[in-house]
Amino acid sequence: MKKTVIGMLGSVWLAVILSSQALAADDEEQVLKLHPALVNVKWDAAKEIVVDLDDDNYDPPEIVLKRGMAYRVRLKNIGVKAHDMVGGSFFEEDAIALKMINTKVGRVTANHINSVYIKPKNEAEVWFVALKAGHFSFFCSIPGHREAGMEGVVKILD
Ligand SMILES: [Cu+2]
Repeated sequence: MKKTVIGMLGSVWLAVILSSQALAADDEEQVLKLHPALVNVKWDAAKEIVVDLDDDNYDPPEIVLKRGMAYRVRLKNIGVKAHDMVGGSFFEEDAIALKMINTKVGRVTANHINSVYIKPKNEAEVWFVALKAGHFSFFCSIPGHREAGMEGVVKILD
């Protein structure tokens, strides 16, 4: 009886060890089920683009990207009001393979977002690979801001 219990415990431990090794061997991409375009991307080499969110405009309002390239777009709210970046066709038409939203307090890994909201004097980075050539819109959804001119375009070149 005792032998059987010890034997069972041994099997359980073996199963635990095997499954933890399998997990360690997996790429982060597979664990997180990221878009295939994100596999083996060298994020250190990704191009950084800074977009200032001010009261009430984006600077620059036009972002030019190249299809297949990796980017870290830093959205910096330099205004005194909160702002956001809403796609627009930019987030809605699969123009990018999103890796994550990175902030000073942590990051969110997601395959799709609808908007990024940023409080005054804060910033967030959107990490992605440009997927689809074309012109894509984005804008601020805070009431009155888009009407005041807070909108822009992302141009992804082939
Ligand atoms: Cu705004």
